Amino acid sequence: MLKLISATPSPYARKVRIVLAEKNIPFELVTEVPWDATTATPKYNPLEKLPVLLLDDGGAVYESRFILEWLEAKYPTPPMVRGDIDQRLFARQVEVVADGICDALVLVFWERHRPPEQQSQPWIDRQMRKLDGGMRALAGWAGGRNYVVGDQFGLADVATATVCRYLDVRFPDYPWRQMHPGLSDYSDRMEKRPSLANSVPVPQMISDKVV
Ligand SMILES: N[C@@H](CCC(=O)N[C@@H](CS)C(=O)NCC(=O)O)C(=O)O
Repeated sequence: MLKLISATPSPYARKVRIVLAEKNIPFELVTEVPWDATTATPKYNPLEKLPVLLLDDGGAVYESRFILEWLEAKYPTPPMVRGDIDQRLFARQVEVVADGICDALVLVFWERHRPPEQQSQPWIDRQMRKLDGGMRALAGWAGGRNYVVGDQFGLADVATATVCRYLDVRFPDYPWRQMHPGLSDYSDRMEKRPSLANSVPVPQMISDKVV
C-alpha cells in the first residue's frame, strides 16, 4: 500500500491527502514533524521536505506538485485536472500561486521564531506582500464561484482551499476573511467535502531548534 509522509499542519501534504481521498486510493498516513531530527524525510527526499509518497517497490515521490502530477498520471480517475487545454493550464497556474503563498508563509513563520532583535521586518513585509497579492488573486478566481475551474471540484480547488484553511490555523490574526468575503464563503463550502473535512490542519509541536 502507498504510504504518505505528512505533517498535521502542512498545506503541501494536505493537498496530497485530499487528492488521494478524492481518487479513492488507499494509503497509510505517516505523521512526522519535518523540522525535528526524528523525521525520515532526508532518507527519501534529498531536499528533506515532506510530503513524500512511498511506493510499494521502495521508490519515493516528493514535492507536492509533482506528487499530484504523478497521481494524475497513474490514477487518472476521477481526474483532478479537466477541461480544455486553457482550463488545465489555468488550474496549474492557480496551484503555483497557492503554493507560492504557502512558501512565503513558511518564511514568515520561521522569521518570527528568531529572537526579536534578529528578525528582519523588511523581509517579513516582503513576504506579507506576496501573501496579500496571492490572496487577492485567489479571491478573484474563486470568490463567488462554486469551483475555480469549470463546474467540478479539481486541482485548483484543492490548492485554493488548502491555503485558506492553513491561514486560519497558522496565521489566525491575518484578516483574509474580512478582506475577501467571497473567498471566505468559498472556503467554508469546500471544507464540507469529506476529503477536506477529514484532513483539517492541526498545529504541531516542533521540538528542535530550527532557526
Ligand atoms: N515545495 C514543497 C514544499 C514542502 C515543504 O516546505 N514542506 C515542509 C513542511 S510543511 C517541510 O518539510 N520542511 C522541512 C524543511 O524545509 O527542512 C512541496 O510542495 O512539497
